[in-house]
Amino acid sequence: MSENVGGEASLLKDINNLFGDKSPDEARELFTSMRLLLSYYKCAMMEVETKFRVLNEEFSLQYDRNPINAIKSRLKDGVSIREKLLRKGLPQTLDAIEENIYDIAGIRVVCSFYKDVYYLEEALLKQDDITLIRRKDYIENPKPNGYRSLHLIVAVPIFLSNQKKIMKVEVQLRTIAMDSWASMEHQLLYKKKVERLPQIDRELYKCAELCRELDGRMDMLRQIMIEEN
Ligand code: 0O2
Repeated sequence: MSENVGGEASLLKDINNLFGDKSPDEARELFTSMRLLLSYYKCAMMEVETKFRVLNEEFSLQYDRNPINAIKSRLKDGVSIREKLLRKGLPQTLDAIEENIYDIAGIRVVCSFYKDVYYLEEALLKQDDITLIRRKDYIENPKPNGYRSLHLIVAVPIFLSNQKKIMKVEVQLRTIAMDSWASMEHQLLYKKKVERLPQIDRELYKCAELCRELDGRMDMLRQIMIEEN
């Protein structure tokens, strides 16, 4: 997930990437519609991000520590949207994007401890304006390469001056250790068209196991501190 909340130049580039050559009139129309759609996703992303910041604030007052170490948000860029549409055999239209691509708006919440991931999930899903669309628990069921993270697709309303829109946002919750592994694996291999060497895959898997062990130990320390105080 790269930070990218598109300016006009990057939006124009995205539109070219997504919809190919268009007449000036068509391009102008797409530009306006795409800009509007992306602004809705940006608002939804801000809504969900604020919810996590509020939870972090409340928790830090109650327990004198922050469950959230960092929050990163991004809007998916045109190239990635196009790749996903192609991969799913979908047409390159705005309707197909809105109906089928759930991670245009993405928020990654990096938690201090393993238990915080599930605490934050529960606290978010309890809110009555949030609807869970899909849940993938790659912490309980890691991917074969060792990737771990909790992925939620949620729907959240945004209130505009004269309408309410329900938008989808992808939330990835993970610990600092899971995040370090994923960031490094992303740089080294994820989606890269490089030859896969079994030795590298094995080493990365071992690193993921070490991260899992680290999370377990840190959580045990957290538990001891709670019981002792
Ligand atoms: P980027 O560059 O992070 O934005 P779907 O089509 O939505 O049903 P999808 O897209 O496979 O299925 O969803 P999934 O499995 O929930 O994972 C999508 C996101 O999780 C990815 O986004 C990554 O951010 C992250 N992810 C999943 N697997 C891996 C992995 O093996 N390594 C790393 N480093 N990250 C992973 P994007 O859009 O693919 O990429």
